[in-house]
Amino acid sequence: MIAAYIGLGSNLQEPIQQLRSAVLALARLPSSRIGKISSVYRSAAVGPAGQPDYLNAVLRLDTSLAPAALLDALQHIEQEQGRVRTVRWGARTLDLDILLYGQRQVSTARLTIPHPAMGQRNFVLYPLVEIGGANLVLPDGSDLGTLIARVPRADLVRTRLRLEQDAIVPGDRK
Ligand code: A4P
Ligand code: MG
Repeated sequence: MIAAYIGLGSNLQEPIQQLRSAVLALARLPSSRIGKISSVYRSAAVGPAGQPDYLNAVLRLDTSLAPAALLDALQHIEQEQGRVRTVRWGARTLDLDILLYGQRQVSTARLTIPHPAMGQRNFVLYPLVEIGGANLVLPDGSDLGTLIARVPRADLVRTRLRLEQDAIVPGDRK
């Protein structure tokens, strides 16, 4: 099993429900098991103005799916939840990104791991540190604590909303 970290984001159509549905769908993926799940964070949208605020979270997924198969599975979940790709960085019901896949670096036409924008994004780094810890090392040898020191928390709010739910059997959690 590889420890993958998945970023979840939504700013349309009941974002908290979108994130909770996504967790249920991720829990059903073959050869995969959900580990820690971060708190839910709220922030203004990065990108075109006039969008609703985002809710974001990060979870650890221990998986035997290969990176491309994992991306297929994430895109299937996005489509099931009504994601329509239009404007880059535009509003969306659900965005699922592979942030890290163990210590692997992937660079193909469809997939770049680590996710290229993660080092600049407070809504990725703060939830990732919450569950992975500041000592988590990236494939290039940098650690999360160093990365996050360069990225202000700014308007990012850690909410009291949680994504864990009854459908994930407690014994399944690590
Ligand atoms: N792709 C390549 N690498 C990856 C990866 N590691 N994980 C490819 C997932 N996908 C990856 O993504 C476009 C293509 O990226 C995919 O088809 C896949 O083959 P997309 O999600 O369809 O496109 P996008 O999201 O419109 O563009 P982009 O650049 O991926 O945007 P981001 O980086 O996902 O940002 N503001 C706040 N506050 N919170 C947010 O969550 N999110 C975005 C979207 C903008 N502003 C935000 C937030
Ligand atoms: Mg994306």
